[in-house]
Amino acid sequence: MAQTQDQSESNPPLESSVATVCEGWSTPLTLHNNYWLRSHTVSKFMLVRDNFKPRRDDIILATQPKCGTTWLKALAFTITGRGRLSFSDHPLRTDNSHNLVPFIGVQDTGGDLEHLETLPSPRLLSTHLPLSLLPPTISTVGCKVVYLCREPKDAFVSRWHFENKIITGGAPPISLDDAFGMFCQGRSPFGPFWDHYLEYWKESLARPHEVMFLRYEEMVSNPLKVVRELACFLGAPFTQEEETSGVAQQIERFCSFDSLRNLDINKTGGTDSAGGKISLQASALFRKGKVGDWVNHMTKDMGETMDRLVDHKFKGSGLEF
Ligand code: PAP
Repeated sequence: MAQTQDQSESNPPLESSVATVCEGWSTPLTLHNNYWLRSHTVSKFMLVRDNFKPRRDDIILATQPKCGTTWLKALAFTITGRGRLSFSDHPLRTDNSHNLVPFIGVQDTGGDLEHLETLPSPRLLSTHLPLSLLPPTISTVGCKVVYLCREPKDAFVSRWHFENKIITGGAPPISLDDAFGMFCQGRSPFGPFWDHYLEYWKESLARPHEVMFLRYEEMVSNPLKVVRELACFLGAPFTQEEETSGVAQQIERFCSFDSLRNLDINKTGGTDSAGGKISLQASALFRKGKVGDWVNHMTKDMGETMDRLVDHKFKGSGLEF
């Protein structure tokens, strides 16, 4: 059973501050402080900024949806839990990483704000929220943030497939063209993706010891390197003894796409229902796991349009794709 923050639990749509609504994805989106959130989640996420209390030793995994959240959660959970959790009966064998690393403010993943208060430190938490919708103390309390982004064309294709997998109630599939139009206008869950990337990118430049900025592509091309860097960043570098016994390699292999996808829990994990709004098979979180899959779905023109948009939005920031 996998519940993503992207879906979240069912809440009544916010009536008072609905400025703009976007129809077209599997559920409507509402514009809130520059970001498009699923309408039924807005009221919950509005509480996060004022009521979530970051702690100095929190680790917060922040991502744009479809950029590798499931993978990053599995890696961070396994890295920080090594020593006390064995691979043979590891929690990831019986639960999806979304349920092991709660989404801040998302009850179904154990991230209800009151519940988070009761968790012992250090907490490993996650969010799809942009930095500007999190409490400002995130930047001052000393907690660690790991941000993961992905080449936008691949992130878009992953999003499009995912939307069509989570549609329920016989709704017609979303066309690639329609999805592309909305995505390029910034109208996608937790979009505009460029502002989301840039907020964390700038924070990582300003506070590199507290904000780590990762890309899905670098994780795919050299996962072992990222595993080691992540362990160092999280304050738990591999000891010489661990290196000698291959612990980093074990973690990398255990959390690889094929390994996680082939676990029963992720192959046959049941359909979860978000108040009847959305349902999801855990297998929907493990589609292809490839870099560059966009060429199999988008036209050359679409690719060029997206590239121009990305160049324009990230110009001068130092962030390039
Ligand atoms: P979420 O936002 O709904 O949580 P998220 O996990 O961020 O989704 O992204 C899913 C993508 O990560 C999928 O990409 P694809 O559609 O291009 O295939 C999924 O396949 C990929 N993914 C999931 N787990 C792994 C993994 N262990 N290694 C590499 N890629 C992975």
